[in-house]
Amino acid sequence: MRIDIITVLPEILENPLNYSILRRAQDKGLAEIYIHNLRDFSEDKHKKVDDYSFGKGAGMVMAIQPIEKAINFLCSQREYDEIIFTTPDGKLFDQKEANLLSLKKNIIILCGHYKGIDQRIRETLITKEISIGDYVLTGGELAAAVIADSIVRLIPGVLSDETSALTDSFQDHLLSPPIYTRPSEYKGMKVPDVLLSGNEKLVDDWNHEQAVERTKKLRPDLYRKYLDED
Ligand code: 6GU
Repeated sequence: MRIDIITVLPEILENPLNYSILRRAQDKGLAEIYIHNLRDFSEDKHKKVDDYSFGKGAGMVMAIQPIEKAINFLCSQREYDEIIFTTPDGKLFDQKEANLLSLKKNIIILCGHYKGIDQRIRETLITKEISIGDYVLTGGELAAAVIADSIVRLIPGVLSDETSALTDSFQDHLLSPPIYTRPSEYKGMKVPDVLLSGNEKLVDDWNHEQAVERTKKLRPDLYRKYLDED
């Protein structure tokens, strides 16, 4: 899978996408992530990437010209399945969307900045608008990193069996059960006996029961989805 990210702040994105599982996915050739500086596509003599907004309301808008040029350039090289725009007024991102996007071959993520982009670009060039939560970020870069991370780890072969995405929280609308490591007793608190029993069936049943209980208590909204899908 190939992800092209277009941003006015490439520096923010280089680090978060280059470590751990994301690094390994790229080293193994399972994912390619390219970061493009929007400024490189500006035909303005000062390489401007913003412009004034029409109508009332202060604040700059991302200029149309560099966005159009960047997207057209990428689309002339290969076909893209989605051209995503990160924006706080986009559709809320969730595991279901991550699963869908992980099946795509090529996607573009345009990081929103300033007051956003021209409505006509949204209506013509963008195929999907995504927000990562109900709070405001300075720009779409961190959102793009979140989206890319959640997608890449789902690509077959990226995770080993033990860390398989199938056991992730949210994949079945359940939070993870509590986990424990050594020592078996810490500050007087013991690891539940069942986990030391070596009985795989009992351990699986306990984990499931704990996952259900934690979800019911901590995320009643998710618990309803879990009941609906069962
Ligand atoms: Cl995608 N962008 C910005 N600027 N803020 C956000 C967001 C995106 N998602 C949640 N907050």
